[in-house]
Amino acid sequence: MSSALQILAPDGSVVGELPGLSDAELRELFVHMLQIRCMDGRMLKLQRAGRIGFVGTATGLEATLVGAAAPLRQDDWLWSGLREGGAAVMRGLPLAEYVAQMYCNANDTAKGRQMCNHFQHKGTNYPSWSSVIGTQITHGVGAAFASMRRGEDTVHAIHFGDGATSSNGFHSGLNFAGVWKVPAVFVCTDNGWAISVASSAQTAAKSFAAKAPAYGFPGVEVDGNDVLACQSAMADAIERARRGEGPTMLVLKTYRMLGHSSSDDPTKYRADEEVEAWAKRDPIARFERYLIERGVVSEGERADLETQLLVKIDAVIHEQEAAPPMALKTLVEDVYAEVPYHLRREYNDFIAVAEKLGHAQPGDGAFPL
Ligand SMILES: Cc1ncc(C[n+]2csc(CCOP(=O)(O)OP(=O)(O)O)c2C)c(N)n1
Ligand SMILES: [Mg+2]
Repeated sequence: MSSALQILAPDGSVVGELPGLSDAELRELFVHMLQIRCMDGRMLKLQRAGRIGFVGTATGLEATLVGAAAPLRQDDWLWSGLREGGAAVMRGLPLAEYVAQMYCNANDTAKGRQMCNHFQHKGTNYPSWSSVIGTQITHGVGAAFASMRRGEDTVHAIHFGDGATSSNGFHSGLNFAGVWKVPAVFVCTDNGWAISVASSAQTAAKSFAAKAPAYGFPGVEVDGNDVLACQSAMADAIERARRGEGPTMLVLKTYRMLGHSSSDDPTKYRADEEVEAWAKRDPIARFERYLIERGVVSEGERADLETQLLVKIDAVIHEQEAAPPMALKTLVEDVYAEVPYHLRREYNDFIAVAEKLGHAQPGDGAFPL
């Protein structure tokens, strides 16, 4: 960690070169970090209450999401792993669509064809994520290559975890990104664990950042609990890519405070002391201390901000909870211009069963044969 780029020490004091962000911009970063924490809390409760099926939280990782997304332009691309949904919201994914995707209801833009927590947003170039670890790396590199060939000046931020560095997608993606000098930034969030496999068991290299020079471009280690360090490193890497100088890999060193997902019990494989040590480095508390010192946030204001965010989030949850499920006939739509006869027949057999079992909703009628 000592060599990692750091601007704010864990006590909030300034130990590096501050990026030139205004007070309003700094405050906005803080609110987005709080929003991610609030959303995670609510989504976990909904999952525990059986209202939604699956949650992968970003608790403890807020600085990586917000810091890395902040310097992106609106037309840049963000290729996500499991945990960047909050960054998508920050860039313009409506909260209602985020929650609808968690419910897989009629407002889910993925039409229930993804698990919960697999967001996408066309308006901000946030492609749907594949659960298959590391595949977004090659997808993102291919898309960055296409952007370059089209003469666009957009940059592709490609996020993945420490565990994904052992995937084929990582090696083939980074290799050709270096060969083609694509306008990409690889954002490796080293959160200490890949489910139950510790980062120390994932590589014999001193840092994941050491892998980038082998592919011909720089790797930079960053304190991932320092939002300003993440912002600053990302801004530099984006500018380098936009100038046509090729990719950079950032390794944001942080810690996943909760389970891998709502299906995981991390107490089975890691020590409480490790979690407690990282709790002392909490990214929100660190940034809050700096902002209070700077006079951008007042003592105790965080609680008010959280209350306001929760009121907003809860209103969206109530609205999406009341939304109907996705119409069953969407199962056979969108592939052919017109649903072919064999799919109509299969769908009508299926709807007969759904009606018999009481699973069909008003509007889930048969296709005319
Ligand atoms: C190809 C593949 N292998 C295994 C899995 C099961 N799996 C899901 S998440 C995960 C670990 C991911 O760890 P990491 O890349 O560090 O990301 P994190 O969950 O820590 O954000 C694994 C092994 C998978 N989804 N895809
Ligand atoms: Mg990990």
